[in-house]
Amino acid sequence: MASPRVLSGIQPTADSFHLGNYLGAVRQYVTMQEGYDAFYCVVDLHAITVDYQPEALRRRSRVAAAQLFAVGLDPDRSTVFIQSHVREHTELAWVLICLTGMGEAGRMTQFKDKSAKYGESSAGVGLFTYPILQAADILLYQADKVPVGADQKQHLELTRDLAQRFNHRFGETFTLPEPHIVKGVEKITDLQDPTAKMSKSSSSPGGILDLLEDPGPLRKKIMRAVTDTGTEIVFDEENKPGIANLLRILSALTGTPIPELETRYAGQGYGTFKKDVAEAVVETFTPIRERTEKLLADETQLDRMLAAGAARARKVAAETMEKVRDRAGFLTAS
Ligand code: AQP
Repeated sequence: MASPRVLSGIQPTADSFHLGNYLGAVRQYVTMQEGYDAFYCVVDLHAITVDYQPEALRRRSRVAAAQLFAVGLDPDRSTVFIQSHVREHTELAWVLICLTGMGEAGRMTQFKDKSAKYGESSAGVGLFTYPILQAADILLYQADKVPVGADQKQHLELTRDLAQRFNHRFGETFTLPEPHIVKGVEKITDLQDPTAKMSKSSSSPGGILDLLEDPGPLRKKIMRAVTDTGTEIVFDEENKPGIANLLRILSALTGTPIPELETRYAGQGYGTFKKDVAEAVVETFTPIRERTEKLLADETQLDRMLAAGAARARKVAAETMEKVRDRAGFLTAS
């Protein structure tokens, strides 16, 4: 029997992924290479839904791909590619856009948050249709599982609704995907504002831990992370969100359960605890940064790996799109 399929995408919207991207999503990409037919893409078409510079997009797309290989994606086991290299993403997105209600798209909270930031009238239509393009990314590959952080749950629900709607109207075509959200790391928060999501576009420099950052600044940011009054290291999301976030991070990076960490740091104060969090982050990030730098030093080879990934992705995408065209009533081009 064929292995179930996994697909996920990540935006090249910054010069580095951050700890939230890593723990919430990218680390799962690596473990899911085992037992799944894995497809992972750098979603450059999503990245142009907000202001961007073409040169920065080109650079960030390569940096994003290099980081995916550097965290441990094996090009022989995983299909890693750039979204815009497979034209079927935009073609399917259009078909799905035509099946989506305005009210339905308008309910997406990520659109509401991001458009509030840009101002409702200057937010682009692309930003509005972002979740529908995301649905196309997933459905094109008939994905069973989608590893994502908690912020993407609503988009996955829309994807399932659109798949069901298409299947119902035009005949069984799409697999219904399930989100794969890992408890404990589904929302890593900002170090300076521990109730908000750590985010490439909205975190302040002091609030975000970049995968490609040097050890010095990483340590400094963790030592300066906003903590709460008191001295106790206990997991109390409501009253101690800063400490709770650091506990979640240390637990995820070391594999030590949170209650065990609470016992270990009982009576020790914030300083020692933060130092250990910093060491765990630096130890995890350093080899990834070094491998990313190596991969970026040979762009020709990196581009070759991405071209091979795109060729494999295109095969699957073309098969799905052929079915979609036929079922949706398009004439075959002769
Ligand atoms: N703070 C987070 N905690 C857990 N998971 C997170 N993800 C993002 N932030 C956190 C997950 O990372 C994957 C890739 O994210 P994306 O590039 O698609 O963009 P995003 O979700 O919109 O993340 P950002 O950092 O806030 O990017 P920008 O600012 O560009 O929009 C997703 O699976 C996401 O859930």
